[in-house]
Amino acid sequence: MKIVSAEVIVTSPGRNFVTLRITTEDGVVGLGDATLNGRELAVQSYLDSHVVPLLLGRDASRIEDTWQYLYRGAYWRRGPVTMAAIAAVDTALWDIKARYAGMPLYQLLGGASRAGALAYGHASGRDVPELLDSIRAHRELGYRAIRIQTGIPGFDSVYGVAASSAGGGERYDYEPARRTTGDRPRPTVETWDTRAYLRHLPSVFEAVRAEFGPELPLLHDGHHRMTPIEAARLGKALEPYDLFWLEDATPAEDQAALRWIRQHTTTPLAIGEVFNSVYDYTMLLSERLIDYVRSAVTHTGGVTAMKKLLDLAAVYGVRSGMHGPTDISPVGMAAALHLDLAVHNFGIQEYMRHSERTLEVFRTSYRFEQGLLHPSDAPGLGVDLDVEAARHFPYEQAYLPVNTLLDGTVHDW
Ligand code: GCO
Ligand code: MG
Repeated sequence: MKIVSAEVIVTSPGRNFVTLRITTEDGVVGLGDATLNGRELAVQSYLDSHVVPLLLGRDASRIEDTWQYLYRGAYWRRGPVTMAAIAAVDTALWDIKARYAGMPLYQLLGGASRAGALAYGHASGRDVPELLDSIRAHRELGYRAIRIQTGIPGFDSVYGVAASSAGGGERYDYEPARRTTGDRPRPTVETWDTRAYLRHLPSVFEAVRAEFGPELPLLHDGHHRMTPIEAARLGKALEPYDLFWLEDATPAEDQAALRWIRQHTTTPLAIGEVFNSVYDYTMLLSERLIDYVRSAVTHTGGVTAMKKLLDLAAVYGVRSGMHGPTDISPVGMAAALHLDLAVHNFGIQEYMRHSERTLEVFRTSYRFEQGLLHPSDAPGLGVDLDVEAARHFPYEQAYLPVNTLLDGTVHDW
């Protein structure tokens, strides 16, 4: 099962993606996602310059050993670039192993533990009526759990709110990365005021519960913007609306902040989309400070590392809620779905649909039916990359926005 080629493919069918394509001497091909939104070329370079040369001639069947070789062997550990690169190798090797076995990946991970993975979609609106329409449209699409984000009176653009309501839920979900133009490309700048947000948000949840009743699971993303005491206050204020989770209430790298929030509220907490290692979670899990793990296979070192993280979380009764915006490629999404189906402590899966153009390049076979996602039963991950089609969409620089306070101070995004 010798690796004879490993190619890094950067393509932009609607948005940028970084994919590693590994081929073995028998012609079996495996794919791994290494997309790091807004910093894609750093991962491409890490892979091309420092990883691909090490893979050629290696035995593709040695997944754990290759993971350790790339992680421990590099001496410089962790970090989003390193771990996205390792994730791509690891995922591609699992894809290859499952293709050799003639089985869908979830079978190699222990087999199915459930019928399908409950997915949540992103409803948003610049105001409450627009949000209610978006929730209705998402329910018509089949979503059984919904994240809600709204505009704040007086602010033009707010995190998680789609720019236009055209097409209701039929439109593609919120896409934060913007393509840059001109000679000196710069990210767009958004403005933010936490006090205005805190004043407004409870009334939004009240309106949504009044319209849709108590059953519908509702989620919300704070996108790292609050201080611990602000987040504690918001968690308390939202308790009557029974959230499925409040995500990224405070900047994620300050893990001790979660202690403060936890002392004050029973609103369930989710964190981790910007983490890249199990070590980011050890305190959060052992002290039971969170309820859901938000990491993605793509940013956490692959299937091997994500499985270990979820197994540790299971010890503490913490469940999965893997990151699944469009910057997780269809390859990364498929890897998540195989884990979602297999692990016992599955919670929910974020699912932002990819555009038609993306799906012309990445040929997927997973399905979304009646609110549940199903990985396919095709051998491996069940995703193929049309390399010819990918070449038609060269990389286009895009940045995530920068967030500032009203006086121009850079704030968390
Ligand atoms: C989410 C995330 C995304 C991120 C994006 C950044 O919960 O889905 O917060 O919307 O902002 O993935 O690249
Ligand atoms: Mg988030």
